[in-house]
Amino acid sequence: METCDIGVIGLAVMGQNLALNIERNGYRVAVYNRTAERTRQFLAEQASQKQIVGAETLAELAALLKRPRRVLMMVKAGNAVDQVIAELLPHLERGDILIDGGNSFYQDTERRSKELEAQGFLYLGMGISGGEEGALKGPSLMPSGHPAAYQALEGLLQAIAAKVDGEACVTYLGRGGGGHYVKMVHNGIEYADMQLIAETYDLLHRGLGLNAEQISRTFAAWNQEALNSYLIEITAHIFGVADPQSGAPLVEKILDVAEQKGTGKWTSEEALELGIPIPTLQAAVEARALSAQRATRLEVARTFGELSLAGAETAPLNVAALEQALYAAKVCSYAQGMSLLRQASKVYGYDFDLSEVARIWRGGCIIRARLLNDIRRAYQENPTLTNLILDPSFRQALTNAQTAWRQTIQHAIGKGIPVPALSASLAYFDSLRSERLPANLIQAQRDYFGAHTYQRIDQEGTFHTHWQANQS
Ligand code: 2AM
Repeated sequence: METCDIGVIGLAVMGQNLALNIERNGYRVAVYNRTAERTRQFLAEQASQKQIVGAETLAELAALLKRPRRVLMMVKAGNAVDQVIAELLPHLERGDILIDGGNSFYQDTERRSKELEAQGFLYLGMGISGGEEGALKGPSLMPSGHPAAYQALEGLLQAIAAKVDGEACVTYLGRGGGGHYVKMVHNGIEYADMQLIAETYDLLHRGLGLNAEQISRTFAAWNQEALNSYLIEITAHIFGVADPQSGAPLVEKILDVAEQKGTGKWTSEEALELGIPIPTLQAAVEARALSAQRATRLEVARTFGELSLAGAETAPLNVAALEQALYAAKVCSYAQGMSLLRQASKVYGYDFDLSEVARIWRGGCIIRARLLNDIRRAYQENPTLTNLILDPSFRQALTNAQTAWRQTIQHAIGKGIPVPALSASLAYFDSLRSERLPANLIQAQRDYFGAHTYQRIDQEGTFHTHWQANQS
């Protein structure tokens, strides 16, 4: 009976495709789903003729597995994971390995790994990116948890992960919830990438008057250069797809209300918690929230009507400038995500190697991009880099792009086209570049009304002023 190398619990598409990926790489897989009908259907269809065995109960699943058992949970994040663990534990023994491959919140993973390790089980939390296709053909894998569990699974994970230049997109991301943390930040960066590309589309369309076919060709051309990435590639493709009903570009028929599942919001909340600025990622989350207020937008649009923009247009725009603006804004957005990881690494003791994080994001996942090769190199050359934009080659790239970037945003403002993420990135860059920010006034105001005290630029110590008494 004990013939299977791993068990997979949860046969929604991600679970099914991972099971197929693992089997294709030479492992025998046992599968289980709460609703047994789904297991039967999977075995009869996608998994027929494969080294995949079904179990109708968790007891059966446990009995099918070689010891120590290895069980990958692919169930809905949240309570379902706790329920599955509780139901499964009576059938496991000390030393067995449990892996959560869902999109769990990292604090849940921290809690579960502590609880399970205390009972003698080995726990791994593993972020998985790449969507359905990635799960089947090779995802980016972000595991963390018990080091012995990682060692026991390393071969399997390397086999099923995406490969870039012969390297598997998987690395050990420390103890506890580090893997799910990295996945959370990956999703925050993904939000920002998508928003930046969407704003760029708006500028190509409303700013420069390009049609869908021209936009498709523009993104396809950009995909040959520094912006080369999965999201730019699929964007070029999307603009080439016609609506079967009307023949018009399908994307133009889609309701402009963006949904979110929460991982982008988690990144925002976490950054606020740690006090790390990620304005581009925040703008992307808020842009989705704004898009969802469609009824209000329609009312405001009706109320204001067309505004006269005479005299407001200050900068001409061209496609090449837009390409540079998108690139520069993207660099700043990745810099923000990396800064958040750097701080979390310190605060939570994850000890992330940021060059490794960049390396495993180069393939399989949604944010895979040529840029990540350069980010990897930057952190290899200087693992303690305070901020990505300080790397000499990124410094040069931003210096080269900044005029085009400013022109782009000036044009957008002049035309009344919202570019919250492109401009948040520029404000981030300009803020970091500012030797002196106006925060001195904020400190004065805080001291004025709340006696919060301040420090001086020319003397050591803490100061408080009776501002009203000192009025001249
Ligand atoms: P189901 O097919 O029985 O609904 C994604 O929703 C996957 O998580 C599905 O395989 C689903 O099983 C599983 N899932 C969701 N909640 C669960 C729970 N409380 N216990 C076990 N599996 C669950």
